[in-house]
Amino acid sequence: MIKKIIDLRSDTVTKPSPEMREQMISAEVGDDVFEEDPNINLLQKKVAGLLGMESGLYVPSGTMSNQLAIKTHTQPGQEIICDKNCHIYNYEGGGISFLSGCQVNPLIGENGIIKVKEIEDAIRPDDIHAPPTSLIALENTHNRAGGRIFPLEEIKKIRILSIKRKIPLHLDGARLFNASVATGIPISEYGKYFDSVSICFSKGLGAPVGSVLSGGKEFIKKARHYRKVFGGGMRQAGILASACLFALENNVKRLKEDHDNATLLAQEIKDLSGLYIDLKQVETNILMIYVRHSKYTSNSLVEKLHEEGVASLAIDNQRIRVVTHLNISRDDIIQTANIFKKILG
Ligand code: TLP
Repeated sequence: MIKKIIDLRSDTVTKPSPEMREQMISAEVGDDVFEEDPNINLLQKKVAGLLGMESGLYVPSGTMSNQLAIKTHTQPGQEIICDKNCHIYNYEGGGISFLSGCQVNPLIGENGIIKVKEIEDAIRPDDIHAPPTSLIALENTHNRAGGRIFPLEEIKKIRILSIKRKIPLHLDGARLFNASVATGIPISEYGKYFDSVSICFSKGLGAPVGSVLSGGKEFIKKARHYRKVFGGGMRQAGILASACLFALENNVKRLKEDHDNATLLAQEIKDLSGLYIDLKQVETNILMIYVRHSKYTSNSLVEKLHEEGVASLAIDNQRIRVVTHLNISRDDIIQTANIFKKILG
């Protein structure tokens, strides 16, 4: 018998439900390069509308969405301010330099949070020696910081600075719905403070493919051109967008279950010897577990967990990441906790 693996490596591993597939099968489609796909047009309108923005653009991935935003906001030789641990800097294959010819001024944030004062200090002077600062990018929730929520009060201060210095502000909101469900702050409130926002549907929301980049009309027009240049102009992709529309209707509120499951697992295993978890840091669906064991490193513990039926990821030499999602039940979490106890108890 094949052993069932409880897959906690990422919320990207979710599989479309039978109901989602039903909606996809019957989706009406058109050629999206001609802007004629009804489901894509509807999704773009809905997401931009939720954020209070003028336009949206459906793209294949969160990476493309962020990189299109960067390309559209900047010119080669310019500089981007972001947190040192953010996704655009660590996990997008060097796209910032490769695709936009920009360099990064990475700030050492606290749990992914960079403060307005540090950002202000990092903005380059108007001097021929300096690369012009052309974009500030934030991430909410913050992946490498363990699903941390970027405080709205700090975002508001950063927005005032971005307007004053005429530097656009981009949000990698791959998991913005997680932040919204956890805080009760509507997506529209977050949307007020950014020039562009990227939201993913193939993470906790459970759709198989796609992200939407939102912003002003002219910004999205330009981004649409770059999407074609990047090879992201899709044709009858409404079959995929319809899954995102299904996710918007059905999979947002339930994100709370994922947050509860992450907290439950943290509570169950936090006292095991050789592990360190700060419960206060578990705000959404990502749990970072520090491994300080005499027998296991993060890598060897990941291997051992896999042998016992739990898939997780070693993020670095000290930390394991587990991510809860819509294909993980409370029972799976109890079973995972028991496996940790069996290995380390
Ligand atoms: N994150 C993935 C990996 O790339 C690390 C994961 O398993 O968490 N922004 C954020 C904050 C993300 O976490 C991700 C994906 C993306 C952008 C990129 O999305 P995709 O994978 O659709 O390109």
